[in-house]
Amino acid sequence: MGSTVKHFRTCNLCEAMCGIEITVENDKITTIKGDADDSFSRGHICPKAIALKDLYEDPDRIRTPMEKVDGEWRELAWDEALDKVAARIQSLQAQHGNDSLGVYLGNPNVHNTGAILMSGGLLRALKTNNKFSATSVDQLPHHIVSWKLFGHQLRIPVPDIDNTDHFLIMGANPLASNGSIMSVADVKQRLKDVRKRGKVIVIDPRRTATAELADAHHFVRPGSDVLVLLAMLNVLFAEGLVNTGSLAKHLDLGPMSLADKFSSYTPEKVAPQTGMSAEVIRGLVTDFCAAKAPVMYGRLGVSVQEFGTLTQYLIMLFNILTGRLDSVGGLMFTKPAVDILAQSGRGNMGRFHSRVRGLPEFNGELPVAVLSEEITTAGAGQIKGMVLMAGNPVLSTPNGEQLDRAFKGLDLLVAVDFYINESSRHADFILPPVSPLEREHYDVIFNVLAVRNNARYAKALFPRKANARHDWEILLGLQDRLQPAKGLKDKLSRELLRRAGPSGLLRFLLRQGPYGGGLNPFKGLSLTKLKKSPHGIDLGALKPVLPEGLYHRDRKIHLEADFFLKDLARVEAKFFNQDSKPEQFLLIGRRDVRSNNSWLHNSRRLVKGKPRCTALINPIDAQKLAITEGDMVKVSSRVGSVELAAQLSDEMMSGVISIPHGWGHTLSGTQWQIAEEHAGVSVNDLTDEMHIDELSGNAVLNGVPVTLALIKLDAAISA
Ligand SMILES: Nc1nc2c(c(=O)[nH]1)N[C@H]1C(S)=C(S)[C@@H](COP(=O)(O)OP(=O)(O)OC[C@H]3O[C@@H](n4cnc5c(=O)[nH]c(N)nc54)[C@H](O)[C@@H]3O)O[C@H]1N2
Ligand SMILES: Nc1nc2c(c(=O)[nH]1)N[C@H]1C(S)=C(S)[C@@H](COP(=O)(O)OP(=O)(O)OC[C@H]3O[C@@H](n4cnc5c(=O)[nH]c(N)nc54)[C@H](O)[C@@H]3O)O[C@H]1N2
Ligand code: SF4
Ligand SMILES: [Mo]
Repeated sequence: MGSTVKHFRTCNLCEAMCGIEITVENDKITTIKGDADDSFSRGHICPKAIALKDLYEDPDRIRTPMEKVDGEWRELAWDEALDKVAARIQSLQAQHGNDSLGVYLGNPNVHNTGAILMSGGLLRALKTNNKFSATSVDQLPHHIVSWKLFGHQLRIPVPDIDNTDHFLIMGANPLASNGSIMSVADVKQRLKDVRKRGKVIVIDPRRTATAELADAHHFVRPGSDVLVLLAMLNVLFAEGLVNTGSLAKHLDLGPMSLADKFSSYTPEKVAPQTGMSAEVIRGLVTDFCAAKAPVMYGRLGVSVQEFGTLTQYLIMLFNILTGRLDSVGGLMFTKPAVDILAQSGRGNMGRFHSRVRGLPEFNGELPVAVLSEEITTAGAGQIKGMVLMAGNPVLSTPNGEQLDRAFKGLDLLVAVDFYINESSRHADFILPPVSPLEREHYDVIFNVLAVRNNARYAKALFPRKANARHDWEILLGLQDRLQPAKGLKDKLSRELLRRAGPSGLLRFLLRQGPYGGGLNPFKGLSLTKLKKSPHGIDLGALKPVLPEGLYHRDRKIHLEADFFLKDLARVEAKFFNQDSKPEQFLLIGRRDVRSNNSWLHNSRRLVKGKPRCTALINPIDAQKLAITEGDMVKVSSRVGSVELAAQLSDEMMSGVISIPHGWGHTLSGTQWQIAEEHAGVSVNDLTDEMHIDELSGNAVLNGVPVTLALIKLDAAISA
């Protein structure tokens, strides 16, 4: 007799937290569809959800630990693998010091309940200051702004999309990304609903799908948003539109004291550099101020660029000066059921610096832009070994080609990953965890950033096989070997943690959280209740939380103008220096709904169709260089060049080229079974590790100066 099981869980592939319904017949997944009863996502999914099946079944996925011996992979038993890895780490650190080991944490860690809750012990046991993560190619500016203004790096407010009537979006394309630092499922419908109440306006160098849906779209020259915002603040002060409303009592100083800072940045002054007319910039402010519940939101396109931190600060300041923080329909703080803020560091900066370039740490991590120089520059503290956890920095961080060479020269590389990717191909050891459907799931991080308070737990759909390990088991296994328990108490607490696993921790954290019953096991939200609610529990719309929601001791918002506005010196030098010449082309990124950073490309159904790794160019720019649709072009920057097909579209602003990241699966020794035409090139072979947002150290991956040339066929043949 066959059996059919229906399993409900959250898709963990992106930030949207869609509820899914998986049907399993005789241990085979037959369908994955949106869970119509899910309290958060209302049945929405995107094409990537189905890839959870492909990922689970993929014969290329690694299921056994592996060691590379004389260039050949050989399988190991778990204990042997963990023993060997720990011994190699210990001998490396004994010989060259603790900092000779580097660690890189990739994006999937934040989508992984066990890894996020249980990696702290190992990270401490590794005793190195050379910690890196995808944060510094992504959202580091947001953490710094929240740490400075609100007192906690994770206290990041999100747009109240369900209640705003005027949504001003800068540098985000939620129709492709499904939202970021705004966990929001079914974003297309939600944006349509905003339009019914009012307006959606998009500022982006590309007329994206989100811009197509909006009421208005304005091109902006990449990296110049900072000027648009300075001018918007100028107008706000000049026209007497500053109105902090009930926020005034929560500010550490009167906002009018800031007026001078913006007085020189008139819309007329910045118009030429931004590509936006003074009239449009003024209109952005007056329309915003005329709306009932407006909000301004900026994401990756404005975070991962030359003035990312200042730009995010000015967006926050604009929302504050118009009274739109902590206000219904504005930027709102969440109240997640697991209060991870209480469990994590509030933030710190500059306690130590990177050895070679002297960039400051933030929250114990160094900017990943310095990683390759830390590996290749000889001297005390040089990185000689790396542990990669769920990451692929060769494809995802600047000057990937250089990092690839650096990784090749390491004495030791260990990857915790279930694929051999462009980074882990240099590994000596691969420790593969189970795939997402083989583990329990609760979104610890994305509920902190969700547009509705919400909680959902799912147990593993398939039990992990006896010879498989969870990420957290791998991490605890390494920790135990590197730093054996000291004394009975330590031994007991580690054993307790291991037995509890992520669900044991969740049980505790939910009870301690703002909806839990504390010491009363019968009251409030609990893991038991969540287990009985497979479609999740809606905990309501976002509500104002100030001043309790602030983490500074004085319970005030610190405006910190001096810290952020000191970067105006760099703005002046860049945009208003008589000698600076405008670049011919600026490079930006692009996301596609059927792709996810550098992975999931082993799923045929996601990759098939027209190759998507193209250089998107405005037709007028193309014409000047005699480039036609499909021609091979060469795009070059200070650090390298790539050759790929041109795609022409007037959705691109003139002078801007867009290439998606995460492609370039052409290196030998990787495992993606991808057809050559779909392999693409890595845009991060063009991005420059020396080009950073200096306030934070975050990489600049948008607004990279490049040159463009047609590859002439006869030249290609004779070469
Ligand atoms: N030019 C350019 N570069 C970019 C960006 C851009 O917009 N433009 N975006 C940046 C951003 S926002 C990000 S977040 C980074 C992402 O960059 P990274 O975090 O470095 O890389 P990913 O592509 O997410 O690679 C994830 C790896 O983790 C593995 N993996 C997946 N799930 C798990 C798991 O549960 N456990 C373990 N152990 N491994 C797992 C996958 O097999 C894959 O090899 O890229 C950045 N790079
Ligand atoms: N399908 C899919 N979904 C994803 C991912 C994925 O790889 N694929 N990655 C996930 C991750 S890790 C993240 S962090 C999020 C990111 O999610 P989003 O922040 O929505 O990122 P993007 O879709 O890259 O949109 C960035 C937009 O900024 C624009 N832009 C580039 N430069 C500038 C500039 O200088 N100024 C302005 N104003 N705009 C600019 C780009 O044209 C682009 O439309 O997406 C997540 N979701
Ligand atoms: S939008 Fe797609 S990838 Fe993201 S959670 Fe929903 S189904 Fe998963
Ligand atoms: Mo990201």
